[in-house]
Amino acid sequence: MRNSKWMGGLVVSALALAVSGAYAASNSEIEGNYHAGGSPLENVEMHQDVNPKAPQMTAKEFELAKDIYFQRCAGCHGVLRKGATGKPLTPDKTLANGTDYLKVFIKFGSPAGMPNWGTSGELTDEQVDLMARYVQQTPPTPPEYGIKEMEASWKLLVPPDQRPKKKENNLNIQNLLSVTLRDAGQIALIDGDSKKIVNIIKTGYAVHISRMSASGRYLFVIGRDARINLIDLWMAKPDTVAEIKVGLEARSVETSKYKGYEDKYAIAGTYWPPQYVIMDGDTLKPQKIVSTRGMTVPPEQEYHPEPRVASIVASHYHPEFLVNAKETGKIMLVNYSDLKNLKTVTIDAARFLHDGGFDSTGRYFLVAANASNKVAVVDTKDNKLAALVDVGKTPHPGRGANFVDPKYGPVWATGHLGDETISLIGTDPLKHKGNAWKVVRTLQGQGGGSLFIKTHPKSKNLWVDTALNPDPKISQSVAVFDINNLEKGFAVLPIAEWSGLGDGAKRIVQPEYNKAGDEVWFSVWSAKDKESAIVVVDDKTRKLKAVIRDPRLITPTGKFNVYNTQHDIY
Ligand code: DHE
Repeated sequence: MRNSKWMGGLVVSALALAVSGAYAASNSEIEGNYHAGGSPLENVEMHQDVNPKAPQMTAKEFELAKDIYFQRCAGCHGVLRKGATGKPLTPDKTLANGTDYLKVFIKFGSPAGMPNWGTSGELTDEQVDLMARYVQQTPPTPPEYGIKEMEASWKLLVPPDQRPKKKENNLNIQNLLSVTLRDAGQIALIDGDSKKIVNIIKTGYAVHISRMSASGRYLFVIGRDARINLIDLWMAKPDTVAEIKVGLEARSVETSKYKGYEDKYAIAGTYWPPQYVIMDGDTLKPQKIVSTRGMTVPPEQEYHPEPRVASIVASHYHPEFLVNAKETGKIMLVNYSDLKNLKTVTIDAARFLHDGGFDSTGRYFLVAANASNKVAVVDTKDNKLAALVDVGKTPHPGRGANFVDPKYGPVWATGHLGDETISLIGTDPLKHKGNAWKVVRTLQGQGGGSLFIKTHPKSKNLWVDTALNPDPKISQSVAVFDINNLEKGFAVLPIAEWSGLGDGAKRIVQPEYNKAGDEVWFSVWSAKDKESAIVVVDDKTRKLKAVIRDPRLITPTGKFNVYNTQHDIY
């Protein structure tokens, strides 16, 4: 009995335990419900920011936002969010703004050049909210990226000895255009004669620019994600023969152009990590990586952890690449004749170097130091700074425009993001010494927000876009000056209207000539979910010649005519 009693007691107490346990469970459940239930995130891994004031994010949200940031925002704000073309986004600033303010700013953009990420359809409302919370977190340190990572990404799809021995298509490749389809991560190869798309080639994310080999056979395309495609234009259907990812973020690529070294090497510069890499020109096999970290130009001369590589050009006077480091303002002339014992001339220019191009002789390289409101002029023959020229607010030339001003002689022109002026800089120190390396004429354009300017040796027109101007009338049209009568001012062509497209941003960006120099091509850059187009204007009559519309033309921006790009004609 005793046993049974004992057993019974055991059972009761076990039950009691179970019940109390259960009770306790339901108790904590009740408790939990009472306290308005446990957080829905209680089982979700949260991002732990060192700053307790940073708004909550799950670890997953943080990773997603980090990707979007590196792909879309770092280009202007820097991977460490210290700012450059765009404002700094460090937590001391963004926490003070707060999530609601940041959401509005990200969604609607600003006239100073911050794209309207929300209303243009590039980011959803959820993504806008995500990014507003992300930029209030402490910036994560992005990973470094060395030869191991580069070689792991390198693909030699068609080795040089298996490529065509002669051109296998009947394209007039000198009049082919490589068109950036920015948000599709592709380029369209368009036949300049027929205006037909020859091929759509998958490239890096937010593909940026195309550059040509010295031979005119290979196209080098780089995406913001630092992926490079080497495209062989001799193939029956031109396509990628090699590719590589050279970092997390990039904007520039070039090949060697000096006599005897033509296309021996290719070079790419990255925003992150701040470095450049020299590769074999015919395969993209990475050879030599060099960091750009270092001191800013005088007078500050302070250390900068992230001098992003902006434009790169190849010298025609020496076996050298000219590499522009944005944040330090240093211009490096890198001699590639002996990669193991690399010789570099470093020129102190001005901070925030960006884009630029050669003068008409190909000796002087003029590059915008955009946030310094200057243009630096480098003599690539004497390897010296020829001048620092004060221009308008935030010059943005692309590669600029070369022509002979009826009064001042040979000039190179740039438009500006920050004002409506166009600066013409004298470029002839021999026959027009008094005009050399100074602004000889300032034209009044349609407005600020100009990105690109262009002309052609056979043309009398100077074309100026205002793609980032907040006024649609201005961003959807283009100004054109008569070079023989600059005082007359500009005429406006309603390019977006000519495209016949429906509603949407329809920014008119980047004039580009065909090889003959008698057509000018404009991108009608709509949001990703709207139709875009390319409008072709007859350069002589300034009348509409053709509109290229194709559902595959998603966010077309830069267009690069093979012949003009190969020969630096602009
Ligand atoms: Fe570009 C050239 C950087 C945004 C279209 N752009 C360049 C160059 C640099 C650069 C450093 C010069 C490369 C060279 O010559 O080697 N661009 C940047 C940025 O950092 C910035 C401001 C922000 C970003 O996120 O990348 C930026 N660029 C844009 C755009 O939004 C544009 C308008 C549309 C797009 O396609 O992204 C744009 N950039 C271009 C084009 C060129 C260019 C078309 C080449 C012009 C040329 O004629 O060579």
